[in-house]
Amino acid sequence: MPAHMRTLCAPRRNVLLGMTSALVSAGLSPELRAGTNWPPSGGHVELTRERVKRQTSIPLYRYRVARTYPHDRMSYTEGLTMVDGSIYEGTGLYGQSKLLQWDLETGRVLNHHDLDPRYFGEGVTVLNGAIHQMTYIENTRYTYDQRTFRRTGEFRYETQGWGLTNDGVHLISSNGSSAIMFRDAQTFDVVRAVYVTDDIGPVGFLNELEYVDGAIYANVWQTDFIAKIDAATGKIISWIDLGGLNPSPSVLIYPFVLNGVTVNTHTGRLIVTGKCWPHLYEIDLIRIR
Ligand SMILES: [Ca+2]
Repeated sequence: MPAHMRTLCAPRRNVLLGMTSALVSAGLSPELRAGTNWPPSGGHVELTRERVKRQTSIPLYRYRVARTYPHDRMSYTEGLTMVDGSIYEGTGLYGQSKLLQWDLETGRVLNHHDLDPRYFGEGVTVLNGAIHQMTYIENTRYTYDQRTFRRTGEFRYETQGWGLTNDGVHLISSNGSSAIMFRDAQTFDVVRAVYVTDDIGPVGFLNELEYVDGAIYANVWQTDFIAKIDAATGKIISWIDLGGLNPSPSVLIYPFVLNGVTVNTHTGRLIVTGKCWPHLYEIDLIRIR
């Protein structure tokens, strides 16, 4: 990777201006957010800490860090999943997007694929020996052979691409709104959708996803919260408050937000991280409400 690209993702104050420019060009400017094409279908409501606190009927969890693992600070995490003992990670930003397979314990990279610099990588999931990777606003999904990392397909779809997971049958995607789409694993056609709600109304900005036993964990973009969602109804079952987990909150400020949730298949615990954060965190959940 050229030196100037490495520094673009280095989460230091003096490079944040460059990062912000990259994100504006990626379509995250306030002007575009306010435009008629944003957010995508499904609507959105910004989530606040006060809103979560008011919903006393929905269980609330905090966390205790059980383990930490190394994470590449050049990885602007957009997709994260653990399969067969390996972490599969998709990263974003133009000119830096990649697909990685690496060993959880050591961080050693086992497979690596760079995306075309014109594509901003997003969610990643692994189903039946194939890795699927979406892109942000390029309307393109790639497939790869899980074992060899050889690209096996390139497909078009209509929506923005954010998070991606699967339930063993369908691919499940988010697009920045409150909608979660269940898609045919071959055609990517939407076969059904759920609209995620808490006790107040729609919850939007759903980002990275992980399906586990009938529930979907979803990072809510630009917040410390992960929503646990009933995959059948879209109803939020519980909130996970990861406030305080950011290891360097004065440096890892927006856009280096919490993003990335999966399950350690050996221990059953959640693993979470953030964009360009130096660690993955394996956590125990502690119910406080
Ligand atoms: Ca995930």
